[in-house]
Amino acid sequence: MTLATASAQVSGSLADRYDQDGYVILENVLDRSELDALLAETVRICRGELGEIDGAVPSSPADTDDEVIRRFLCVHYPHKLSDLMLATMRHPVVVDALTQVIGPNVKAMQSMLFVKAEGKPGQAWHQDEMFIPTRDRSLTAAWIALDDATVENGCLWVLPGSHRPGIIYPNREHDDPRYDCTVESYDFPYSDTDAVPVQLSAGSVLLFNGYLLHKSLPNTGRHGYRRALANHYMSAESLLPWTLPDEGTTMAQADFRDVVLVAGRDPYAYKGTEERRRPRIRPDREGGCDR
Ligand SMILES: O=C(O)CCC(=O)C(=O)O
Repeated sequence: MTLATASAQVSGSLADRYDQDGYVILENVLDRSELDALLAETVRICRGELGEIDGAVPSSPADTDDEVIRRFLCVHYPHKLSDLMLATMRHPVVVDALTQVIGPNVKAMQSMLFVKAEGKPGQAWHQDEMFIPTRDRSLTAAWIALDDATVENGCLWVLPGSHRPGIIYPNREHDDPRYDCTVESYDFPYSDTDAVPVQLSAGSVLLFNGYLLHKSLPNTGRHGYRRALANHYMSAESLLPWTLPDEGTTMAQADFRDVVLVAGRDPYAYKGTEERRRPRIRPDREGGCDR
């Protein structure tokens, strides 16, 4: 199934379109068997069979798969639980596209597995570089649709070209029930009428820039999920000051090393890698936003 996106992208190379719009769609990257394997792995992850997830409500063996997975809005860092999720982070078609928009040396630092059953909220306007600050503005997301992502079930919306000024807009807490508890960006020179929904068929991938303003709306479908795996990447040449500097180091040296090299070489391999994050759930609004 091919779902048309409302976006009219300029023609040109993948890298040209990415530079112009801040995003590019890779059609039909994963086939049905790859998708089925990832959906089955999602069940195992949500059942806790592959390891503990901070904040998750334990399921009982008597719970059906549906009962188990629909409790989750999103699991952060599934690649730390699952070899399949880790292998998907290295998907050759995605990595090839990443090297075209980032450069030959690419590392990953985050994965997020969205389940988002009907009724679950979206995420307000934001820029990923606000949360994951690279030094060289190379942050790139690969958002893999595991189900058809539609306006009804809460696909992503983007503000094309909003990455180009290279500005991180201010953010604030909000009480909008359409969105989860994550802060929202505001005071940017675009309105909702500039926004474009990115409808994707299952197996297609949206690659987007860390400065691109994007959001998602709730899953308003009557039944079903909007499952997606979002992986984040950047240039391996850039330090990643995602954590406070450790004792004895300065902000200029801060470098998050809980990373996975997916292409080329890591000039900082001499530092080794270290575990800084563990799998956890993303809170939705059901328990209120803990502030
Ligand atoms: O999938 C969603 O609903 C939100 C994902 C998102 O905003 C992101 O990956 O940065």
